[in-house]
Amino acid sequence: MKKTYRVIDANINRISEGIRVLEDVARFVFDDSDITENLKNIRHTVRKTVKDLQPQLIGHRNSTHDTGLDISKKTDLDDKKQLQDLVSANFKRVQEGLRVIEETLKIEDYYDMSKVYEICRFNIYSEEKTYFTLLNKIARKKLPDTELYCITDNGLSNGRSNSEVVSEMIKAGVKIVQYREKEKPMQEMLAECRDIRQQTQESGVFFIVNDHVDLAITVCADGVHIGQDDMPIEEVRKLVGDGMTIGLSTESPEQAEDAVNRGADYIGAGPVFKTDTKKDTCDPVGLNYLDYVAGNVDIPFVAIGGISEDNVSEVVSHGAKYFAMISDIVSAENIIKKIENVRKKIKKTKG
Ligand code: 3NM
Repeated sequence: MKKTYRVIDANINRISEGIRVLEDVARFVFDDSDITENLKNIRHTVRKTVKDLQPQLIGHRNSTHDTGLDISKKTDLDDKKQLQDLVSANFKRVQEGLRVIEETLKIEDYYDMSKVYEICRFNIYSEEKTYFTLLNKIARKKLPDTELYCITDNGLSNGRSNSEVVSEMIKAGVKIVQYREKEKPMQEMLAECRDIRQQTQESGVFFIVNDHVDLAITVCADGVHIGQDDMPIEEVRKLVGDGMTIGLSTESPEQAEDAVNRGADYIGAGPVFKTDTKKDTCDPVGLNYLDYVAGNVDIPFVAIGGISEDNVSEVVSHGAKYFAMISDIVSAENIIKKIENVRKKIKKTKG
């Protein structure tokens, strides 16, 4: 095994370094001890398996005359823009390196040793899948740090279209908009959602679609909001993928706990007060439920139901950070002024 020692030596280093990058991301970015440990074990196996060949490997090393170095200096193919790129490149580097060692050992009659690298390669494939699931979760957009969560309702908007209403909300500085329409034909909803997606995209506003998972996917919304009687959240997650935020309406401590356990990213908590906007809702759960959620639920919650400029201060006092409002905002003669007033109240109560 003459110059092939050089091939093996270079690839052992390539694989070990690649795994080390992945290991450190798993350890320091994900805080995931299982992935860190699995990768560490693979890295040790990669080095340990050729331990007896180590003197020959080092003996044939000739890094200063590696023609690959000049090629690498001249290319920017290894430029990385984000964590996904870094992770993806290093998984590929490790897999390719493993394959090279596997093939090289075979032609040199180290068949059993070659098989160890084949197993490592398959372990890395499955680790890559776990890794990306986690990465997507981390990359999932979170509700922005704001207070108002404004929802559309064409029937209450005094003749203005949903697009016009959303445009006013955005001008007023609202950072979360939900599209909610119960009765419209799908094609009309799609056209409205497309327009609102464009407006929200251009202004960096978080866009959530109510109920309709298909619409949310089609317009690439940031989130989808579902109710207790809709498709189970686990099924919705399968459809929308790891990148989309899912919100779930809740009206009791049991539902809140269940939503957290089943993977909701945030919950709606309400109706806090009596509301005529939602037809199929229960009696108001009151401010006590907000107290419970504020004290016991670890994911964000959005207070909803009958919230207005007149009572928003009470909602603030009961621990809410996000306030979902429909009628008081969309039916206001001057939406921008209304939003300003509600904001002032929230700010004043928070002190
Ligand atoms: N969901 P308004 S109450 C859409 O309790 C909705 O889950 C509720 O509208 C819940 O601000 C509600 O006009 C209606 O009262 C909120």
